[in-house]
Amino acid sequence: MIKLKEKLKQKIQEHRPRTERLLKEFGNVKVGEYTIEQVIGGARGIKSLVTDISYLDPQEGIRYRGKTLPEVLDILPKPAGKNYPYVESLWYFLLTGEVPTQEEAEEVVADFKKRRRVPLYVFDLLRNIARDSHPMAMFSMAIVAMQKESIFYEKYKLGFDKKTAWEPMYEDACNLLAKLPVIAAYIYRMKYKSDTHIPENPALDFGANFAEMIGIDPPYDDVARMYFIIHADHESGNVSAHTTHLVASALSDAYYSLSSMINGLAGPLHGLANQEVLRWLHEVMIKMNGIKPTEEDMKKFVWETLNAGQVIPGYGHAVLRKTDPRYMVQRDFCLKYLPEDLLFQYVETLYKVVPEILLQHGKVKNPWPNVDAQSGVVQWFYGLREYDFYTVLFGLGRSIGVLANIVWDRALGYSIERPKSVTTDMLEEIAGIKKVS
Ligand code: CMX
Repeated sequence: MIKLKEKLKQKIQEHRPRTERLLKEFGNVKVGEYTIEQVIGGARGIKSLVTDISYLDPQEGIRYRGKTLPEVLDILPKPAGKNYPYVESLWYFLLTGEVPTQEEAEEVVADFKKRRRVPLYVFDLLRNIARDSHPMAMFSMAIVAMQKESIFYEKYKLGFDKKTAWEPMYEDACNLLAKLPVIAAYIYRMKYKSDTHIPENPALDFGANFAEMIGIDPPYDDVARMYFIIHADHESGNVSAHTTHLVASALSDAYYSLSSMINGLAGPLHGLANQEVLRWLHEVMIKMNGIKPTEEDMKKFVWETLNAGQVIPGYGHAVLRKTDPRYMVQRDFCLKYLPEDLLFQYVETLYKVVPEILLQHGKVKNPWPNVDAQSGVVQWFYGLREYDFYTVLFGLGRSIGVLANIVWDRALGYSIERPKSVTTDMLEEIAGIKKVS
C-alpha cells in the first residue's frame, strides 16, 4: 500500500467519529432557513452539502484544505526545475489535507504511471463516434465506456460493506484519473491533428505527459499543471461537483459519476464558458480587424451582447462576489509571460470595462470575472487554439477534486441524495396567496 493510501486510511478513521457524533447527538440542530426565491432559484445558498476538501468564500474565493491557490501552488512538491507542482501532489493534498513530501508525491507519480494504460476498446469507441462530435461528448463516452473496469462495482456485487467501500472507490478514482490525460490527448490529436498520435512517455508526470501527448513543448507542461490544479475543486454545490456527488450517492461507481460530471460541465453557464469567451473574443477581433480595441470600442461590443439578451461569458458567479482568484492566478501568469499578447490585451480591456457595465445593466449579483474569462488566453498563446477543446481541459482538472470528494463520500457513508420537491400550489400556500383545498 503506498503512503498516500495508508495516510488516507488513518485520516478516515480519525474523521469518522466527528460525522457520527454530529449525526447522533446534534442531528436535529438547525443549519439555516431558506426562502421561496432559493427554492425556485436553483437552491442558491442552501447549505445542504458537506465537504472538507475545499471551501468557497464569496469575497476571498476558493481555498483547498484551508489554503489559498497561491499558497497551494507554492507549498506542493514540484518536478525538478519546474515552476508548478505535480498534479499528483495535489491529489495527495486534497485526499489527506497534508502536504506530501517530495518522496510521497513522487510515489503517487510512480503509482499513477502504473495505472495509465487505457483499454484499446476506448480508442475503438472514440474512432467510431462522429468526428464532428463535441470533444466533451467524446470524453464523457470514453469514461463511461470503461465502467466495466470498476473495482467498486465488482466488490459491490460480492456484498456492500459501508466501512470499506472507500477503498475500491479510491482504486477506481486513481485508475480513472491516471488515464484521463491519455484519453483527452487522444481525442485532441484525433480531432484536430489529422489523427496523428504521440505515445505516452513513461518518464513523465501527469501534466508533462499530457503536454507531450498533445504535442506542445515545455513550458506548456507547467501551464498544464497550473491549469489542472487551479480548476480542481470549487466546493460541492457547483454543477460538476454536485453531479458527481449526486450520482455517486446512489452507489454508482466513479466511472458513471465522472461521466455525468463531464456532461454537466459541458453547459455554457458552467465549464463551456471558457470556450464561449474565446468565441466571443474572436468575433470582436474580426469586427476590429485584429486591432486592439479602445475601451470605448469594447464597451460598445459588451452592450451589443447584453442588448441582444446574451450573457457576457466569463463574468458573474453564483457564489463569488469578487474577482475570482483563479482569474488572478492566470492574469499574473499572463502579466509575467505574455504581457504584450494581443488576446491578453483584449481580456485586460474587458476587465476594465465589463464590471461597470454589468453594474449599470443592473441584473448581475457579481460583475467580476470568473476563471473562464482568462483561461483561454493562456492556452491560445501556447498553441492550443482549438477552443472547443478547452472545456475538456477544465474537465481534466475538475476530475481531481470531484474524485477526491467521492472517495470521502464513501468513507463517511454519506446518504443517497433526495431533496424534497413541492408544487407551485404549495408554494403559493406557503406564501399566503392561495389556499390548497
Ligand atoms: N452577463 C449578463 N448577464 C448576466 C451575467 C453575465 N455575465 N451573469 C449573470 N447575469 C444575469 C443572469 O442571467 C440573471 O438574469 P435573469 O434574472 O434575467 O435570469 C441575473 O444576471 C442574475 O444572475 P446572478 O444571480 O448574478 O447569477 P446566477 O447565480 O444566476 O448565475 C452564472 C451565475 C455564472 C451562471 C452567470 O453569472 C452567468 O451566466 N455568467 C456567464 C457564463 C459564465 O461565465 N459561466 C462560468 C461560471 C464559472 C464556471 O462555473 O465555470
